[in-house]
Amino acid sequence: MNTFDYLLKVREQKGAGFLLLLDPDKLVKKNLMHVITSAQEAGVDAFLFGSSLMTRDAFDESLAELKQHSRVPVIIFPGNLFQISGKADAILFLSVLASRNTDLIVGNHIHAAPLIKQHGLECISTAYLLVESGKLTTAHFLSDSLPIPRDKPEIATAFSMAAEMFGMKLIYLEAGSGAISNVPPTMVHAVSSSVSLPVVVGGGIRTPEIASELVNAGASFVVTGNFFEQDGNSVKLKDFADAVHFKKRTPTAVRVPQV
Ligand code: 1GP
Repeated sequence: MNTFDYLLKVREQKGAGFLLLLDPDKLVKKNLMHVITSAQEAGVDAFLFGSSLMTRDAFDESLAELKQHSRVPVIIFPGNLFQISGKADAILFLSVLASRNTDLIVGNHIHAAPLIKQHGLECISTAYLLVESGKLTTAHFLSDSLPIPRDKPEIATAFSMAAEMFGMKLIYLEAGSGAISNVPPTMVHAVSSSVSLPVVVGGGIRTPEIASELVNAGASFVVTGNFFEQDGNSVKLKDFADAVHFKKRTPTAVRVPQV
């Protein structure tokens, strides 16, 4: 089964999938095994691997290590052309549809395509839509994209419909790593009810309650990164996974009425 089909199966069986974003810059080797083990035990469905801005030359090395020990798919979430490798299971082939820089809509892709093909890397065509989130994040700054206003779900919906018509496979609603505010559930709902593509939501998600709210609004996949880079937070991985996997939640005990 390829990675995209695996993701669809996760969604079908668990309601939605929980993806953990690992930043190549921040994965010091001694910590990597701990992250991989605790994430898998907690029920993370796949790892995303990549960064908007990479400042260390450790991409390939960390990716190889991650892939070697991971039981779940490792998907490259590339911030630039330096983040392509045959060591992953798949790559999100991102088009920043709302960018003012045509290279990010379709441009860099012509340099990436032959390498992806050569590596035999599964390619998941993804519309990457940046949403206003309270501050200028690195992703917003580097993508030359005007953020979609939070109170304009119809703009996100129109872009998503165009992506579907282009034959893309995923919609990624992105608030940006470390965002003050996550993508509004009303926008997630508007997009997911207007297209049949799975909707991925990421950026600024710091509690299982918010993850659950986004899934209830129609997100098929929830991504977190920053929160789990902070010491001590990995104990909460399972709470996030349980919040996202709504089909697997234990039903609350039925209360027997007192007579
Ligand atoms: C992935 O950028 C997000 O879409 C990750 O955001 O680091 O804020 O969780 P955080």
